Amino acid sequence: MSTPNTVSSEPSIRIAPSVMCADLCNLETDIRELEAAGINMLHFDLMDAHFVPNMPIGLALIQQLRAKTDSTFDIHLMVEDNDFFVDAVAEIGVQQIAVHVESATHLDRTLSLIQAHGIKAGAALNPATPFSALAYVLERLDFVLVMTVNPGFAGQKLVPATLRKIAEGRAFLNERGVDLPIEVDGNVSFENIPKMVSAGADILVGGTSSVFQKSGSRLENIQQAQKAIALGLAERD
Ligand code: S6P
Ligand code: MG
Repeated sequence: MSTPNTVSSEPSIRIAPSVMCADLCNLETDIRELEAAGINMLHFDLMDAHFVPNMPIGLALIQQLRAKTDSTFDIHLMVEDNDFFVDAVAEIGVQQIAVHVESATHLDRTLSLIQAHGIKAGAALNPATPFSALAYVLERLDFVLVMTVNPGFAGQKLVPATLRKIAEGRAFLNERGVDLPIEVDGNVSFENIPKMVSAGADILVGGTSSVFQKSGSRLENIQQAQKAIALGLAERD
């Protein structure tokens, strides 16, 4: 029997467009265009105007979109009442949820709640929060979301120390024998993607500085992001 050779050793990096940066008046059209370009994961920023001073999208929008697409729904909670929103988005049907360690009063319990719904659980870290904050919840995690800007708004500049943090975070996980995807979020631009990927990022949240950049079509932007990913992969190790 021949050995199957379909398994690639190349790490696969995913692009998750940030829905708050899409054309919210023509969202279905926008999502169809992204999916035609090969996208199968969408990032939703759920904010409550308390943990962060903004509220771009809500539960009803996520619920309506759920009926329109089978893409993976990646929920980024930026809220104070995490457990309320975990239950609400679980009811809608999503695949992964990240909760901020800075807002979670009982982080271990909230991560367990996410997993009890059969959903992947992630911890989100603000730029100033170190990976060591995750030391005692590693067993509960399915991924880590590293904020590379301060949460709340699109269109911000990268916090420079976060590039070093991705690499140091990857080393922190490796030292503990933990192989978790690292998602990066904030100014994931064509220029920053190679540095983020070479540092160890696996999921890239695409916003106004890449997927939704005005100078290109969605397809052109995704193709440009993929070229930037290839550059970053070539620099790994
Ligand atoms: C920010 C939010 C992000 C943004 C994304 C925008 O609080 O969590 O997901 O939508 O960072 O991307 P860009 O390229 O405009 O920074
Ligand atoms: Mg986000």
